[in-house]
Order: sequence, then structure tokens, then C-alpha cells
Amino acid sequence: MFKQSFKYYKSKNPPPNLDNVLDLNKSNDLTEFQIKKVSIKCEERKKMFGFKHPKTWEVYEIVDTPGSLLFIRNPFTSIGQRYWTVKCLQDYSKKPNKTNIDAFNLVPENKEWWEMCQNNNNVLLMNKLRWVTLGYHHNWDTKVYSEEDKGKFPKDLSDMTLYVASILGYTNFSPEAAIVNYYHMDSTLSGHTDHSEKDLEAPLFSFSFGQTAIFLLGGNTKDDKPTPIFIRSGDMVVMSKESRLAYHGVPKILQIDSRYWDPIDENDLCYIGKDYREVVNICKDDALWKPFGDYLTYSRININVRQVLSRGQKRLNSEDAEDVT
Ligand SMILES: O=C(O)CCC(=O)C(=O)O
Repeated sequence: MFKQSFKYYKSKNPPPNLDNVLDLNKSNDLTEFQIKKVSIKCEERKKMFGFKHPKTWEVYEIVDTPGSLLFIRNPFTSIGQRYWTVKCLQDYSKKPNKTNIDAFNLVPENKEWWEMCQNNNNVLLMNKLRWVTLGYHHNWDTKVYSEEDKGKFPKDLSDMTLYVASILGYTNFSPEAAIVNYYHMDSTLSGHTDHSEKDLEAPLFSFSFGQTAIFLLGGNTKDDKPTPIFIRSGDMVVMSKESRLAYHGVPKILQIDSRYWDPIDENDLCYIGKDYREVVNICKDDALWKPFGDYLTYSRININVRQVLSRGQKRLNSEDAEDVT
């Protein structure tokens, strides 16, 4: 069933009918058998740079799927969306973080990918970047993390994820690994489960920017019929427990007609911490922001953040590697 749905939504000719795709922008049209509104206790929470005030967040649980999958409808401000876009393109793509293009030796030691793409408007090179891994590097072959294959987890991404985790009540979460996926209009991500992390109780936070995805959320086997869901720019998905072991994938990227990252909201600028200023200056300046905005008009960026260690564990050991299949 998963494969059939994937093929159906991936199809270009004929294009799929989108009437059955769960659309959280039309939450009033959805029934209690599809979504449940989740209230969060956030009166005392401070607003953080890049986010709307948590008291305005719309949090939903997707019903009739394994485990718990939360969907938060774009809690980001437009400058927040710009900030994470610039970080994913300009900073997280730098060495020593790992990328899919490392294998092709396209970027010399003393150069950076984003800078090279900009210097000669190298669209081919730009479109080659498909993923970056941060912190404990995801091993695409073995799916096993190792102490020997790990970089520094970015502080801003850690702070941002911890803020979201605390608002949603996940007080013990520790951000230790991330995959940044870069999609273009013809990209897909085939069905898979997220089982590399030991502690499946720990949530997985997923943040998306740019073009819209059709996200397929299935069951514990590929025989279960998946639920298709629109994920738009700024939307956040949190998977925990059995939902992490549910098959999911992205069969299609759809062109959007609004830019969720425009116009920038001056109000948000008074919340900027000093570590964020340099990148915010790029986001505020039309000319400096332009190449990043152009990229988003034909791409989607997804950042998913995971906890690798079990609670109280300081480092991985060889036994962990044996446990994970
Ligand atoms: O792009 C997405 O929304 C999903 C990404 C994902 O499932 C993954 O990286 O494991």
C-alpha cells in the first residue's frame, strides 16, 4: 500500500488528485477522526527570536496513525524562516559537516560550496547538494552512529530545538544529530523508518522551509495505507514512540504561490541575541537575502533533529552499535 500511494502521488502524468491530502491549513474542515487539537501550557513562556509567540501556536495530533505525531502549523516568523534557510545553505553546508557532495570532490579544501555556487551562478553545483549531517553523523549504509564519526552540533540549532521541546513538554530532550535534506522540484524521499536512535521515546523534530511537500505517513509495515499530509514552509512535525517506526516518505514537492518568508516582521528584530546578528543582517538586506530567497522558490529544506544517546548516557559504546539493526 505504501509503494502504491508513493507512486500515485509521485506521478507527473497524470498528476495526482490532491483532494485526500490532509491540509492543516483547513483544519476547520477536518474531523476528530483525522486531527485532535493539542493545548500547550505556555502562558509563562518567553517568545524566542524567529518564532511567533507560543500562545498563538496551533498544535495538532494526527489521529489514526501509530504512536504520536504532532503537527505544528508554521510557528516561525518570516525572519525566522529566512534565518534557518541562510544557516542551512551558507553555514551547515561547510566542512567539517558531512554532505553528499563530499564523495565527488567538487569543492576544493579551501573553498565553500555556497560561496562557489554564488561566484559563478553555478546552478548545477547548487542542485547537487542533497543532504548535510550534523553532530553524530548519520551513516546511510549501516544506520549506526559512532563516537568516531561525530562533529560539533550547532549551538543555534540546539537552542532552537530545546525551546520547541520545552514548549511541547519534552523536557529531557537532547539534540545530538541532525540531517538537513535539500529537495528540488523533482526530488523524492522514499519510504523508510527512523530506527537508528536507541531511545525511540525521545522525539524527532522536523522543520521545513520553502516549497510544499506531500508527506506520506504509513504504519509499521509497508502494507498499511499511508495518510498523505501537506507540509508547508515553516510547518513543524514531531514524531515520537511508534510513529518513528512508521514508514514515511516524500513522493512529491509542489510549487507554492506564496512566499512564507516575506515580508520580514520588524517586531521580531528586538528579540535577536548577539550570536544571531550576523545572519540576521543578511536576512534583513534585500540584496544579500536575494540568492537565498531565489533558492527557496524552487527548493525545499528539511532539518530533522534527533537524540542519539539514552538518558544519562555520556557517550556511545560498542554495545550500542550491536543493538541497532
Ligand atoms: O523531508 C521530510 O519532511 C522528511 C525527512 C525524513 O523523513 C528524514 O530525513 O528521515
